[in-house]
Amino acid sequence: MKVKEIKRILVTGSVGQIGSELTLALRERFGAENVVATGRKTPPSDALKNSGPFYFIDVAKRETLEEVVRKHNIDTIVHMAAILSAVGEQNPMRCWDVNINGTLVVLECAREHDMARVIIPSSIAAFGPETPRDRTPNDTILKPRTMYGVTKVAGELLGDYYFRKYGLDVRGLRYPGIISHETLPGGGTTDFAVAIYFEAVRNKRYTCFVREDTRLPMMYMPDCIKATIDLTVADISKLKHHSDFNVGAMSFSAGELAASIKKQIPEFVCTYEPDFRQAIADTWPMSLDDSAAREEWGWKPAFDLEAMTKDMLDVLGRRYREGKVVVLGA
Ligand code: AKB
Repeated sequence: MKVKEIKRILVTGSVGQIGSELTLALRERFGAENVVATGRKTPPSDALKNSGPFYFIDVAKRETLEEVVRKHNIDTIVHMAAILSAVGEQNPMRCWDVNINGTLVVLECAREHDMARVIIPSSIAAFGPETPRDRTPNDTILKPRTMYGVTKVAGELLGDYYFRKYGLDVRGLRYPGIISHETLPGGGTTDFAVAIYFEAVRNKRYTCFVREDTRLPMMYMPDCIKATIDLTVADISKLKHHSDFNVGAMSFSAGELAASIKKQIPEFVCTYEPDFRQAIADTWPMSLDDSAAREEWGWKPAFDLEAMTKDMLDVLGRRYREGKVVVLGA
């Protein structure tokens, strides 16, 4: 397969939790004018709005994507737009439409334009209760119980299908819960792990919507950005997998997360009132075996729970002291 150079990137879902920070990191690396941000909502930050081109598109409508692809001569799509697990359970048909039809639109557009690369993230939601939950292997049972998970498994299979059938260089990684302080996540099961920091700084209290002993794989945003870009530029001759890399960083229970915050904010109190998201979390892995990513493209995370908590509380604490609003999380 002839490797094509990445020159002009389009990011879907660029106003989301990961998309907003990934777009800025891609602009830094590939040049601001070469990274076109797209989304359905107004960009949340001036940094995203003012640092390069932005267009409103609906990714499930091919013509809206096509117009921007042609205008900017796009050769790479980083497809971040997705409905996450919790919102997906409240509206499964919408989840299917955005995640499946959106992914097909992206893949068909990339195939017809003979693009260099397509990045389509997957998630730990691709797994289900029959999957081994401890150090979940890369290649294992994929029988998710959420519509989001169903769409993520389909996305992985479609990515590999387009690679084998059409030679389109599609790559993807299974994100664990991603923790960050810039843009809040929207509608995921792992959102508690972000909201807890915002509420610890603001109110010194948090009511968590999963049980104290709920253990999930998680990752801090700088590692998430690094993983995504490292896979995007990885040497294809070394890749045995394509659309389905496990990427681990840390694994902790909600109780351990609360304890790590309490070490720095002793007055912090966390209580637990599990809701419908508990049943989703209970079907997901507790930790991941990411040796395929480590071997095939050198994946290595930098942040553990302690380092992440310190950084999150430093940043949010500073923002709070400066009187900048700390928005209530999920
Ligand atoms: C969610 O909770 O739905 C997401 C995910 C793990 O993909 N954060």
